[in-house]
Amino acid sequence: MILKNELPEPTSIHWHGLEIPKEQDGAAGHTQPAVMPGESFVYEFTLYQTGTFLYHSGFNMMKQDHMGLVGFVVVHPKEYAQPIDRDFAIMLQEWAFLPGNPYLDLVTMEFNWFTFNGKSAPDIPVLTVNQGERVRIRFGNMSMDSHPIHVHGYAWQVVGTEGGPIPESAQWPGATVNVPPGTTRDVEFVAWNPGLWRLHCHKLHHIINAHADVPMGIMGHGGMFTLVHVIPGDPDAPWTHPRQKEKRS
Ligand SMILES: [Cu+2]
Repeated sequence: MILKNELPEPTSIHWHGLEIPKEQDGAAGHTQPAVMPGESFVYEFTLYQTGTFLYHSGFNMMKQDHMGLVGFVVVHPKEYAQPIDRDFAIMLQEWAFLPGNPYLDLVTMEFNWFTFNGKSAPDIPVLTVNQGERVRIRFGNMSMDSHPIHVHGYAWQVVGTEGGPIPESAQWPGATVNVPPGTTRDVEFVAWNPGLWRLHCHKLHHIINAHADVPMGIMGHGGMFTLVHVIPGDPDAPWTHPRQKEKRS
């Protein structure tokens, strides 16, 4: 991985969850020295882990991380025990645009703008899947608050963190997964239930950007809010829960 610093100030990359030599981890100059403007650094390491990891700037973090220098590192295993049909990754971020300040405020904790992958509703793409597909959603949180992400119509399994996959016996079911700052959470479910289902942060301030007085439309709130669209295989089939089918057979 080559980091070419085109910023007017030093930077580096700090990795979450990856077990690598300290020379390859940029953490505010304590390990790898910062990469100066115009310079490059080649990060080189062998990964034995799989899962959903994060990276962010390790230098002047209040500014660089809060302006968006963050991302995912997804390491796939050679083979998944249960193959995934749809694999989504959603970065949770929050921003402060305060009255009287035309610029992003980088030091306040008064966040008033909340995004999935840098976009807020109604501009967040809908997650479209076909009925019966196995879906994974990877959430990463590079903000200063936790975000309890809630889905409608489903109970999912939490199958991974920024430390890698959770052993099957320790996975837990839920319809809301709390994603604390600096972590990732992977959830999986089989999309058996057709329809348009909401997927949103359950801190209600986080689905009403700038506390705007927006009418509650299906995507009208702003903030961390989108939909999972499960396209029915047979639109005329009666609604059936998979467990009801199991009972009948
Ligand atoms: Cu939130």
